[in-house]
Amino acid sequence: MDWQNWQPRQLANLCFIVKDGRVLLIRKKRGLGAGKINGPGGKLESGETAHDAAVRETQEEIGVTPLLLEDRGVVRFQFTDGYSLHCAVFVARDFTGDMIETDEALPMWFPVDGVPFHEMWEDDQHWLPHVLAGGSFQGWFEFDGEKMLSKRVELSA
Ligand code: 6U4
Repeated sequence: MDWQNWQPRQLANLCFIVKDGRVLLIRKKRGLGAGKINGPGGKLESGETAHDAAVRETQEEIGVTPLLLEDRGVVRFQFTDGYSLHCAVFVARDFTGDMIETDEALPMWFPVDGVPFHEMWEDDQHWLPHVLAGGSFQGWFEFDGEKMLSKRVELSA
């Protein structure tokens, strides 16, 4: 895989709200990874920053507005069918608004040391614990559908 000349087909984001020792995740109901547990997030609209899209997608998916987003890195996904995704990862320490279930997602709190990795994308276990512990990272993953074929992760403080 030639990551040096890699160009993502799609820009997206993930937003992990972390408060009082818990992380707010979703059961995703449709789109890529439907049925899996993940952070809220989605694709950027034209002209939108990753930050603004993370706030908007979280509002659309579960009704709450994340506050004070911290930029924690980028995860890159290359799928064997040609699809590719550049995904900015944010942590928010607080939020406003009332949490709701929508037709896109069911919100769920988990203890930061009890994240259900067996129900998540296979790459998450390689970077999300570090992010939830306050760190940053860069990640590069190849997938064939839902199967991870290769991984590279660089963790930083
Ligand atoms: P919109 O913009 O509402 O269409 P959504 O339908 O959620 O967004 P979609 O289905 O293309 O977009 O999925 C993009 C989302 O999937 C991003 O938030 C990142 C997430 N995602 C995709 N592959 C992932 C992977 N291997 N590991 C991971 N998240 C992944 O943690």
